[in-house]
Amino acid sequence: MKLSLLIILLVAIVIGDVGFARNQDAKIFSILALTKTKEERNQIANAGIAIDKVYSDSVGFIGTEKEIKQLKALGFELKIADLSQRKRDFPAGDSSFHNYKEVGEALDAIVSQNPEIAQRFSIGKSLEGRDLAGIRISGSSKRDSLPTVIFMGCHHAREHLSVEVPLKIAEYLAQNYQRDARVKNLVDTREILIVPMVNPDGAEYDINNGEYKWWRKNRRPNTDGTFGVDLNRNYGTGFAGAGSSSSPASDTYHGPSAFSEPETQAVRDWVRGRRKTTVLLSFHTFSELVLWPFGHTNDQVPSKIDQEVFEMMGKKMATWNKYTPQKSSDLYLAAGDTTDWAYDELKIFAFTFELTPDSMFAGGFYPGASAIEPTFKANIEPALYLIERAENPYAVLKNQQDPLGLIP
Ligand code: 0X9
Ligand code: ZN
Repeated sequence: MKLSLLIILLVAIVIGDVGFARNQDAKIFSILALTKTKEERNQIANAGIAIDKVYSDSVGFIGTEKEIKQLKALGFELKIADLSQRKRDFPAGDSSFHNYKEVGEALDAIVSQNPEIAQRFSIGKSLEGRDLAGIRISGSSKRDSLPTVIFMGCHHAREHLSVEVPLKIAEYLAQNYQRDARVKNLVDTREILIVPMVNPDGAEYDINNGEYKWWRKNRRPNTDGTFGVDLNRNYGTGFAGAGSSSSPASDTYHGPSAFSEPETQAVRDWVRGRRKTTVLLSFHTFSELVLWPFGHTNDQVPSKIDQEVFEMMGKKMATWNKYTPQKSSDLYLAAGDTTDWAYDELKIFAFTFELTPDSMFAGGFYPGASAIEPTFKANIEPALYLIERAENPYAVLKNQQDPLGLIP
């Protein structure tokens, strides 16, 4: 794909409309680094850069002068657009997105309208003391005994659409319980647990003063005066490995130790306790991808059968949302993410979806409120499929490979 600087600047003006104050005052740029190979992509990820989009001839990311200098020193050719002057507000311009308070209100509304199948829960508190709120949807009062599905959103602050989709899934299940026999059957025979905003401190910071700040991490004050740990580099599997940074200023800073952050500790302890969980989906944006473990290594997961289940489920879901299905490490190596840990420690079939849009040039992290409904619609069938498959993910293989019923 050939992209001239002019196009980048034009698109930045169209989609940009953003105001930055990352690490308080640094100017923010939309940067394309020309790359041809996965090795080059990994080199960039290993430089502590959070790659937002992989193109055939380049990778896109958001950075400051620091990252520009760093990549120039490594010999990469860059195309750069200054986004610092753009402004866009939230919630005024994008008022249908939910901020932290509105997420709580939306969960309360679902519960009050559907008390027989919906309850609120909390998995803990964020670093700044916000509630890490969840909603349980189930027709059964039995806890931790039915096949359990977990949906999470917003590990990354600026990925606001990743809050909306799990919230809408909760609303859809609640609203269709009485009207749709398939939904009723699923809700009656599963526990569906949804935590739409894992990183509320970061999400609130990103929209503070009505200006998007392209913030990714949580709001941990680091010892060197910078802020934030990348929660999707802070889980235990492969911690501090490839594609994560030991530099606190980096967007992919993994933190001082595995699970150093209250948000990842809360997810870890809560998921560990949900012993019937078989499938998990962590929503991110953007790029339109269906990803599965491992992402911290090019190695396949140790079980060939599990690898096939991941591939079959991932590819099946991609037939509905039309996203690109792939093993996470084929994108770029990144250690310490939610799904590698959930599979590695708990053998949960854990997926990452990178939601709409497919590129920085179609809105990137800020695609506008008009993206919410179509993105939800594209992903409701994959979500229902995961809920269905939760009873026995291995059943996806049965017809193909297990005529004798040997697969558990
Ligand atoms: O880098 C991430 O954490 C995810 N992408 S995002 O743009 N939302 O930040 C992708 C995680 C997928 N995992 C690996 N590639 N390991
Ligand atoms: Zn993300």
